Parts: sequence; structure tokens; C-alpha cells
Amino acid sequence: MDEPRHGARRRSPPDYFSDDLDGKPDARKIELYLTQYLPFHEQFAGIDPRELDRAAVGVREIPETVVFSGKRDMKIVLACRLGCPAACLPRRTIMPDFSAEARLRSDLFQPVRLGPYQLANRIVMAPLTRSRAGADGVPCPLMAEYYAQRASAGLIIAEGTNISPQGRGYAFTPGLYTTAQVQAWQPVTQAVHAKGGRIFVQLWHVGRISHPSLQPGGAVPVAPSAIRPAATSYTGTGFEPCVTPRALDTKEIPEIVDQYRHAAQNALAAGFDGAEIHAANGYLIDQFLRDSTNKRTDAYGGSREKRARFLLEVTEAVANICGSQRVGIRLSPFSPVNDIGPDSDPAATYTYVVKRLNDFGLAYVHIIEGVTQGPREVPGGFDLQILRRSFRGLYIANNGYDLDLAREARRRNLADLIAFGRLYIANPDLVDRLRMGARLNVPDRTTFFGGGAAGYIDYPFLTAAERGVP
Ligand code: 8OZ
Repeated sequence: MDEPRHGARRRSPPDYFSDDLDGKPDARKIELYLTQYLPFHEQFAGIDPRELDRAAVGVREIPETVVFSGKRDMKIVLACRLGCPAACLPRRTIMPDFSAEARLRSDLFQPVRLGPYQLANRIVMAPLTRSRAGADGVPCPLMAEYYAQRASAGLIIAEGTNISPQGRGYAFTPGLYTTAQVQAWQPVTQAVHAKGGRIFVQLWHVGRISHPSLQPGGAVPVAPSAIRPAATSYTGTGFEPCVTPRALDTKEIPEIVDQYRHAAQNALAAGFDGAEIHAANGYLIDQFLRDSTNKRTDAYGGSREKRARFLLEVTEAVANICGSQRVGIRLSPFSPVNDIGPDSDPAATYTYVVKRLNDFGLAYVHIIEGVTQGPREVPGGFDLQILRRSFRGLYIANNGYDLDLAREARRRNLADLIAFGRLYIANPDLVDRLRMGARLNVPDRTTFFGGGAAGYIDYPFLTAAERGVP
């Protein structure tokens, strides 16, 4: 660790501690460092020093002088300045064992700009279906408490919210198509804002992933084509197999685009900071995009361009209402969830989509990497960074992230923000817990969907003592 690696030449010491290599480090800054970080160091003892070297490379992106430490051989490493490779960092033996710094310095916990908003950090609460709304899709008061508890996330993306009665596929999911729903969302967004948080809503139409008992008039659900999925829909009394959907008539499609427009208007009236279009997980927009589920021969099916048309019309409608910088979109290019078959050329289809999305100047794409709630591997080895590079807005990465993976994604600049789903169910103060490397609460699966306060707003926060507050 003491010698320059990779054949890098030792350069002159950086100017932050310009007297460091042979003289004494700046005592005032060391003091600052000790008071700021020492209280945490026990939390992070035992980090492999090689980890620190990797972190050193990562901090190069922070446009400020940084300090971090490693415990090997009782050394503290004083690092500096943008662009200084790890291999040429000055090293001094001055203090024993404080190895926390690499974790603390990840820019996961630094503010970031998203559209018009300055987010407190790069951690996103992913949309999570919790089925606590009323049978009429009206959010319940517990939801204000639930989201406010999680307001320290840089951004909350609220759960999938139905744009219309026809868009509903799960009992007790909220909506944004009635006045009562809008009014019941208002205390939710206010509670998040009162805690300094930001909250987008996720606009959802499930398409064929529904059941007649959830549909207006007991109708069969709709889809681009009449292909039955081997999937289930939660009806309120249990999971029922999905039925063969009815293929939408061409003239109905602009009506659904209008429903998205109306829901986007309602989202603003409800106080949301923006909207995420749910185009993932085998729901309606995904059903239009993939040629496995879209067999149409009209202007919305056939070629990739035609299959993407519905998604692009929805995006245009929502962006026109919210302002494009208040809109994001979620995609799951390689996920088979909800029995959606793969597109015959997913790499080309989804690359085409994100390139076309550039026409709107959206705030972000939110990519479920790999299989939703499953392996992160992408079939065929497609490099999701191609999507990221093709898109001009921010890239939110999701699926199976933990602290190490998230830090790694930032260190290697593979994502702009990281969305955590299941970890947020049981850890309202996830940001603090990740920042401190603290233990995580274990979620209770039996309370994921439906029910009341139990398993919803009763997961404990770290105590003051655990947070190191006297
Ligand atoms: C995970 C797996 C399948 C579906 C969604 C309700 O995407 C879901 C979902 C989440 O909105």
C-alpha cells in the first residue's frame, strides 16, 4: 500500500496538504477530521485496507478536497484533490485505527441535482406496492406517516398509482383519478415536504395483469393483444389467475393517453414533485413495447418504432403537464416478471426507446437491472451502460442493491442514483443506516401487502445512542 501501484509515478504532493509528505500535516484540518468522523469510527473498524485504495480512486469525482483514513500499519492516509490517483497519495503515520472514512466519503450521501430539485443525497426509495389504500383507491392516513418516515431519501418514488379504474390490477392500490384520491394524497406529500423530502408518484396502468373482479363492470382487462399471461392479480380475497385480456381498439389508445394526462394533472394537484411513468415489469406500456406481447397491426404495433409509440405518446402527455424535468420513466428491459416474454431484440428496442426519450429532456430513467427482485445478470451479457450512455438525463439503478454495490456503482460511475426497494420496507432511516454502516431491520413478509400499521409504520429507527448522539 505504501508504494505507487500500476507503475504510476509519484507526483508532487497535492496542495491541500502541500507540506504533508515531508513536513507536518495541517493540524487544523486533521482536527476537523477527528471531530467530524472519529465518533463513527468503531462502526467501520475492520474494513479491508484494499477497500480504502478502491475508495481513493472513487473520491476523485468529488470536486473538493477530501480526507480519508486506513488503519493498516497505523497509518492515516491524507488524500486530496480531484484527479489525484490513489497511487500517488501522500501517506503519513499519525493516528491509529480509523477505518471508517471510505464509507463516509462515498458521494451517495452528497446532494445531487435532479431536474429543478437539489436532492439531499443519491439514495432513492423505489416504488413499493403496499396495498394500504381503500377499496376506492383513496390513500389512507397511515400513508402520510409511512412516507414522512422515509423522507430522508434523496427522492421518494411513491408506489404504483392507478391512472384509471381500468388501470388497476391489485386491490387496495391507490389511484389518481378521483377528487377524493387527490385530496387524500395531499397530506402525504405535505408530510414529506415538511420533513424536507421530495416525492414523485408512479403512474401505473397494469394492462393485462388484472382480473375482472377489479375492473369496472366486471370487464376483462385490456392489453395490446389478447394474450393471456401466466400471472396472478391480487383481488382483495387472494391471488387470482389473470384471464385472456381484450385487445384494445386503436381508438381507445388516445383515451388511455388522456388518462395519463389527467392523472399527471392530479399528481400536481396532490402536491407531488413530479411523476414517474411505470413502463416496467410487464404492465401496459411494457406490453406495448415488446413484440412478445404486442401483435398489433395498426400504428401501435409491428415495428419497434410503432411498438414504442404508446410509450412516447404517454411520455409527451405527462411531460407537457408536469414539465419534462419533473418526469422520469421506469424500464425493466430484461425482466420476465408478470410472465412477459422477452422482446426479440431487447437491446435494440430499449436503446431505441431511451434515445427517443431524449427528445423530451426527462429528468431520469430508472432501470431495473436484470430480473425484477431476482438475479442482476442480464441475459446475453448486454451492457446496461449502453442505455445509460444513450440517455441524456440521470440514470437511477435498481435491483438488489446494498451499500457495497451502491458505493461500487458510484465509484465506477455506473449510475447517478441508486433506488432501494425492499430495504426501505423495514428501514425508514435507511440513509442514516447506510451512512453509518449500521445494522438493518429485517422485513416481515407477511405484512408487505395489505393490512394496517403493523409492518408498515412501526419499524424502528436507530436510537440516538446507536447514531452516536450523546
Ligand atoms: C415487483 C415484482 C412484480 C411487480 C410493480 C407491483 O412493478 C409491481 C411489482 C413489483 O409495480
